[in-house]
Amino acid sequence: MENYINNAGFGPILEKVNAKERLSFDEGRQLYNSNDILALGYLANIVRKRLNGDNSYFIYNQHINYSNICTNLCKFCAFGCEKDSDLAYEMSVEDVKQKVRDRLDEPITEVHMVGGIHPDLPFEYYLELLRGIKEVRPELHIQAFTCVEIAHLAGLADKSVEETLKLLMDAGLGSLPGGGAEVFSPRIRELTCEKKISGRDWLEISKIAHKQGLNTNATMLYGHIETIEERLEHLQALREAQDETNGFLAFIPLSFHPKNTAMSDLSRTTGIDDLKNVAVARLMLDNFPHIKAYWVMIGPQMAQIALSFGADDMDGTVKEEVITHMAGAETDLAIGSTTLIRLIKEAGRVPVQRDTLYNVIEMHS
Ligand code: V47
Repeated sequence: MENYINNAGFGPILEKVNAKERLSFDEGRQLYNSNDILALGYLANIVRKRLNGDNSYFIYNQHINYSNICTNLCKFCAFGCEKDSDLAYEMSVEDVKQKVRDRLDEPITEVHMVGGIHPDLPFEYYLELLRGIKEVRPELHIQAFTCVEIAHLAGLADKSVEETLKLLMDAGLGSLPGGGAEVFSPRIRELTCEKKISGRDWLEISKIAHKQGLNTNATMLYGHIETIEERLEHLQALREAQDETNGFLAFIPLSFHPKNTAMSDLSRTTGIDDLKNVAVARLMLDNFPHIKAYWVMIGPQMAQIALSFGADDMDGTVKEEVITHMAGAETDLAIGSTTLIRLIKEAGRVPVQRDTLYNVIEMHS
């Protein structure tokens, strides 16, 4: 295989990967520009194996999207809408508690809860959401509110991000999901999500969270109008932030789904680009412990293959996804743990049920 890698022009990168040396921006560009997916996979697999052995993680989780009403109205998003839209909805705290109650007989360990930037729900509503979930199921880990929502909540509370996070943590917040990062490039934000907080602010809020002991995730929405260089700048900015605080748990590449969005003239990403984003992320983000292959966006089969291209996590049961399905995802709304375990085993990995912070709950060896 080493001959193959050398012939593909990746000899110097292989040497660096074996020596645990950090790859440069230009090397990242070389990786992205190659369509030799087997060579990329081989390289990324070295890092995956070094960091995670043969473990491939999954979690029993439940997604709750408390409201789709949003003032940002990003062009790539089919979920957010204005308050007077026919599609608009808003859950009461009781509705959210009921969603959690409905699944009390399932071994769920995490609620993943995000929503739009709502124009008039008060700060107290968000605290009550957290308290309400904990009341119904105290042992659940609540991974909620992207950095974009945190900035909004700090505005509502009229407090600093630190103080806002402290109040949310006291009410039950356990960690932040990785959404809202999109692509940090100001050009992309201007063209696709001009009202959203800047990439710099997103990173700043993540770092503040880390310093307060909250772990967070990071995403990148790829496959629309971003360039390879903008993807690499995004990955480099995440790598630098992680060097500072070491609070990111996982990176999740998100494949753009165009349907029902203001960018619906664009096509879905291809399998090669999906695998490339997993592999390049694994190679560039040498300080991120985990790379997720999010089956909802790339499909369970592609997520299974991604386990040989740098990913070590398939996210989880999800129950039930809304954001990507509004944008035309054809995957199921949820997946059973038996299916996840089978997908992982057939990929030659050891399925490991984890909690949000990657503590092992059960090894299915
Ligand atoms: O923030 C919006 C993106 C994110 C579209 O942290 C779109 O573990 C594709 O962040 N096509 C929500 N993507 C999903 C998310 C996530 C998912 C799974 C795990 C984790 C984690 C985080 O989806 C949004 C936005 O960046 N998004 N519209 C679209 N049309």
